[in-house]
Amino acid sequence: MKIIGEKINGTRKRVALAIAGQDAPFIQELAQKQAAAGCAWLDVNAGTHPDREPDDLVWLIETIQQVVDTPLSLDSANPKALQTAIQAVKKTPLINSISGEPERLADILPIAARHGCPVIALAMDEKKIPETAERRFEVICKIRAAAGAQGLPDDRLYFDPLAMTLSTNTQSAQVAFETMRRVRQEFPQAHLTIGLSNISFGLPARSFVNRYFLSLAIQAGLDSAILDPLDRDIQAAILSTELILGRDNYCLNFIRASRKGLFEKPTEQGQPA
Ligand code: THG
Repeated sequence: MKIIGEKINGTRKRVALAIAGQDAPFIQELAQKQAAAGCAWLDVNAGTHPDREPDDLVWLIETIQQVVDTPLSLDSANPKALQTAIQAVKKTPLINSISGEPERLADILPIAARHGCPVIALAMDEKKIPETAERRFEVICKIRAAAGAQGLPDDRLYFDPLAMTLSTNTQSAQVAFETMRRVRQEFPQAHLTIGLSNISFGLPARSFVNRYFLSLAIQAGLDSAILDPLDRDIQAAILSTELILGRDNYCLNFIRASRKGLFEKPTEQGQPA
């Protein structure tokens, strides 16, 4: 499982404040903690001011790169912001995200192709998020065809089947699993990812829902996820699930994590922020 660390996101209040005040140490601590927790990418989202997005994104990227060398996931649907951000990164970034919307495919796929970036593709188009797995898979096929035409192979595509909250549709996890199984079967080289916390929006006891959903999604073929890497219970869920599914040779990762104290009770201060 590759983890995309979610914490540097300008839609979070504390991060929005840090961006507005150019509080580099706050952002750098989030970057260092997430990198130390084993992220493959750090997601970087500059928030909700379209006019400021390119500048804010570049400030975040430069601030983060002063302290870690983990590749970044550029979380923006804005081609202008992405184009600017790509000039600022030291390592090939993940582009998060495109959708089946023709305009976004036309604007962003060439940027990804030119810079050799992997891309997250959401299973939705300009109309909306399809209700059924069948229709989500159709959108995925359309995006894959457009990506292939630009020279992007399957192994650079991370399909996000979209985890809509269970609080408004109790079948939404099933739809996501079915979409993932279909992608796994038809396009074995392609990757799957998901924004984990969406599934429990509006529900109590969200951390339980998130963890068990993650475990089942891994069985359905999920091989990466956007989540809080500082949440030890999530890390323990991933390690246990991979062990159970026979994906941890000699149980090495599990035992190593145990020796590092991952399964011990959190300290009095609780978990790291
Ligand atoms: N798919 C893709 N990209 C995504 C998402 C997705 N990017 C954004 C989002 N969804 C995933 N990222 C986050 C980042 C932070 C939080 C949730 C999702 C978060 N939420 C707090 C909570 O859940 O309690 C509340 C906010 C706060 O801390 O202020 O932290 O689905 N491709």
